[in-house]
Formats: sequence, C-alpha cells, structure tokens
Amino acid sequence: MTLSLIPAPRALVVREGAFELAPETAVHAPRCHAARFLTELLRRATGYALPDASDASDASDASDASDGALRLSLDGPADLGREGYRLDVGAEGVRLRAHTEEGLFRGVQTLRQLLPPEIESPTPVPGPWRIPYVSITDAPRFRWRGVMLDVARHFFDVEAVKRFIDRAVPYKFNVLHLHLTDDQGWRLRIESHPRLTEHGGTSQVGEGPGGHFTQADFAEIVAYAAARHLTVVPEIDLPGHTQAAMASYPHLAPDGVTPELYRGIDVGFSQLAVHKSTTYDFLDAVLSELAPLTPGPYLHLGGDEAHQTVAEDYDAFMTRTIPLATRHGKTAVMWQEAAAVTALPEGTHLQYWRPTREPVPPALADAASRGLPLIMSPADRAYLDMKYDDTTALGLSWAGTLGVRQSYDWDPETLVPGARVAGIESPLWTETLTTPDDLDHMLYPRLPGLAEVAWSPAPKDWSAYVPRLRAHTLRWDAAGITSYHRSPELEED
Ligand code: TNX
Repeated sequence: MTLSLIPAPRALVVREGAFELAPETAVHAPRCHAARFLTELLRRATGYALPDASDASDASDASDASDGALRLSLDGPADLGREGYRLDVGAEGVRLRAHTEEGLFRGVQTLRQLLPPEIESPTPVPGPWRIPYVSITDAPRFRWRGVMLDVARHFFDVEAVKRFIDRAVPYKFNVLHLHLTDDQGWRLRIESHPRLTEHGGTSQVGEGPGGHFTQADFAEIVAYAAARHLTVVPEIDLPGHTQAAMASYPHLAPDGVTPELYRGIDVGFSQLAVHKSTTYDFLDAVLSELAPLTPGPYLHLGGDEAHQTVAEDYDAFMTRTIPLATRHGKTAVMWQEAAAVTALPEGTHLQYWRPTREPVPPALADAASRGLPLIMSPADRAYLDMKYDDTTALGLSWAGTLGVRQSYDWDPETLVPGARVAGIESPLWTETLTTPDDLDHMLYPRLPGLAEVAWSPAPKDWSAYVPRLRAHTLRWDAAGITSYHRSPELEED
C-alpha cells in the first residue's frame, strides 16, 4: 500500500490491512474545531451518520479504544510541540492524539489524506471508506507556514477568501496573510476614515468596480480562518503602495494634491507625506481599528518598494510607525527592505521576497545576524503569481517562470546563512488574476510542494514526490476543483 501524504510526515509506519468506516462508527472527541471539521467532512462525502459519542465516554481515556471508533484526544505527547500529533490506525479503530486542539486539526488533515480521494466530494458518494493501518508521528519543521492573498490589485470577496483558505487547509498551512491595501485599492473599512473604502475601494486593476470588506466581513474571515487554525496577518502597505489612500485623503499626499485612482500594474511610484504629523495621526487611527479586529499577534506594515522615499525618510517613517503597531501588543512584520531600519524592535519579522539569484542585501544579513526572524518568500521559489512556463496565460514573469519542481526543490535555511528562519510564505499577487478559478490555477499544483518545504524534514526528493502529487490531482477532481494547472512536470518520474 503506497500512501500519498503531503506534506510528508516526520515518521510513518504502514501495516497490512485497513480499517473501514461504517455508518455507525462512533466519533469520540473533545468539542473542538478539529472534531467538527472531521465529522462534517466525513458525513458530507460518505452520507454516514457517524454518531457523536463524545458525551458517552471520556474522550481523553486512551485505554479502551478497542471498539472500532474514531477517537480524538488531547493526551498526545507534549514534546511534539503545539502542532504535533500521533495517529494510529488499526483493527481497533482510529486514534488521533495531540497536545493541543491545533495539533488535532493538523492530524485530521492527515487522516483526510489516508481516505480515498472521493472523501473530498461535496455530496455523498459510495464507499468503501478504508483507512490503511498506520502509525504516524508528526510535527512541523517551521512554525510559520503561510499563504498570502492580494485582495488589493483585484478584490476577492469573503466567499473567495474562504475558498482560498480551503485550498491551504489540507496542506497544513497556519498563516493567512491578507494584502489589504495597495495603489489600486483600499479593501478594509476604517470607520474613522470612511473614504478609504467609499472612494479608495472603488478601483482595481483594469475596469472592474473594486470592492472592500466591512469590518463584519473581516471578522467573518478571521473566524473562518481561526476555525481552521490559521492566523490572519493583515497588511497595510506603507509608505509606498498608497495611491488609493492618498486619492481618498489628499492630506496624506506629499504635495497635498489629490491623485487619481490607479488601475495599472506599476509599482514604486507612490509615497505618503512622511514629514507631516497628520500622516502619523492617520496611521494611528487605522492601526487602532485594525489591531482589535485582529486576534493574531502580527500586523504587517509592508515597507516594500518605497522607491520615492529616500533612505533617511524611510528610516524615520518606519521608526515612527512601528510603535503605532507594537503599542497594541502586536509584533510588526515587514518586507525585507525594512531590514535597513536602524531600531527594529526585537522579534520584528522580516519577509524575504527577492529572487534567490540576487545577493542577500547586507542590511538583511545583518538583521538576521541580530536574530530577527525571517519569513522566506523568495519570488523565484514561492511567488505563486509567477507563470509556470512561457505558455501560462495568467501571471507575471519578472522573477522568471516558476515550475512545479522549482517551487519544491529548495531549502529555506540555506538562503541567509545563520538566520533564524520562522518559516515560509507563498504570496499570490493578483495583478493578472480576476476569478477564484484563476487563483486555483496558480495555486495548484505548486502549493502542496511549498507546504512540504514548510512542514516536512529536509532533504526532499522530487522523484519520490511526483507520484504523491499526481495522486492529489484525484482529490482536486473529487472536490470539483477544475482549473488547476495540468503540468507536464507531473509525468516526470
Ligand atoms: C513585487 S513582493 C511586489 C508586489 C507585486 C509583486 C508581483 C513585494 C513585496 N512587492 O507589489 O505585486 O512583485 O509579483
């Protein structure tokens, strides 16, 4: 029996035989997101009742798991960390143990992949529903395993963002970074500054009407992500990428003149009035609304491509702006350019995004040597908006084309020697992407490989990975995902 688990677990033993789910198979579990997620998934595809037996027995009691049930419990080994789990499947049933609810949730994704691909079906289909006998001990290599969606260049609504989350969940991602503002649009309602969305939210790349999230919409996304153990990291990109804000409030512009809304795809032409104190009043107001909407510990302040801002001004701007985030108890995250800021607070996360072929900027190497954690998103490995090859209709290619193998074959810990690598993140910029199917096309089949880079122990083996990845296309078919890229690289082994 060959299994096709992605990301590959830390340790896996497969035995002869399989446990078969039956309509009356009982689910014993503490009340938690993982248990709800699992029973909903199983009931949807199998049509089985799978009675909830949580009240009938103590789910934390590991001793009598001999009755052919599904058992989830929080008595897993603590040494596997917050997201680790143990999964044992045998004649006696399924036993998933973790130390935290988050660990159970990650383990549920593994259990999901042990079932036939049809388990992804949104409507009941015939079984049998067999789960091979296994013993798995698993925990992630990195604590930050992110996906990013740019809702600024093209707006994607709550349903589309939920669907994007659904694509990341089976692969054990745990961070959802939302790029909420850019030149082309401001996408989150700020009550103290309603024109940001009433005006600045009405544009996007090209002709479309734009759009924005109300604060209730944003809360809905945060809750949906939280129920899947993803932390939302909202980004307000500063001090460049700010045309939509300045078009809404001209006092934010250096010359005080209202710019037009922007519908192109250039970067690096806008900057806030970095010398005016009213700019910082504005930022304080925005971050003071954003922080309480964000239960996670991070606020992303952008900092990339501020080509209009001279180094001295950039330093002064960030030095003044970062405390507006940290005073709410948040940790600042910024793109790698912010490494040059003289007084970065301890713990500030820097996001590496330039292609790996470029030398590491001395300021970034220096920040890394001071122990600031890095999130690795090198454009020629992790940028999901790069074309697969020259025939890809969607996407950009400024960092080159990015095939499936190239996005899989890299080690985040070799890029900046000695750095503390928090993990990786895969950004999906949307200059050329307008529909949820477009997003799927760029995500799959690259996203699972990036998940494996983030979760599984190094080293990795492409030729052993390809058959596993190919098996996952059956899951996408069963789930009704139609627009994933049919990559010739999947025939390579
Ligand atoms: C660079 S990555 C950008 C974005 C673009 C992206 C397109 C980064 C920090 N800045 O503004 O959308 O390239 O690939």
